[in-house]
Amino acid sequence: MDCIFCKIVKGEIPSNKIYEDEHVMAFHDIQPAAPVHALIIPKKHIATMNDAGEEDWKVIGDIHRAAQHIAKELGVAETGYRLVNNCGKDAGQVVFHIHYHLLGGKKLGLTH
Ligand code: IU
Repeated sequence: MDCIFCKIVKGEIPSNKIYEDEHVMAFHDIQPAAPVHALIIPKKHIATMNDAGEEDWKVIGDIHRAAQHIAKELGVAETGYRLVNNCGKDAGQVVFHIHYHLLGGKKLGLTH
């Protein structure tokens, strides 16, 4: 499977890892859009939110649990942060493996 995030999960491509558990991984975005910009992904390849099936809602919940933990670790739990999933081209999704952006560390604008 030629998916860059699957390769990151397998360790074939290095990443600046923040968090990992059985089903979820998080790493720093290579092009941060905010002082804190983490990406949280399921280890399972799911291309977009449209492709998530009944069996995938648990890992989507696990991602939110990881986000709560990571926000604390990265010091933005109190100041605030945004958790964003881009689904499809109009949202600007460029990597087709579900990921949630955790953004914080500054006052965020409405769109980014
Ligand atoms: P998007 O929601 O698909 O637009 O976000 C993809 C993000 O993945 C974007 O912020 C990239 O900077 C980031 N990214 C990365 O962190 N490491 C990579 O190897 C690649 C993209 I390709």
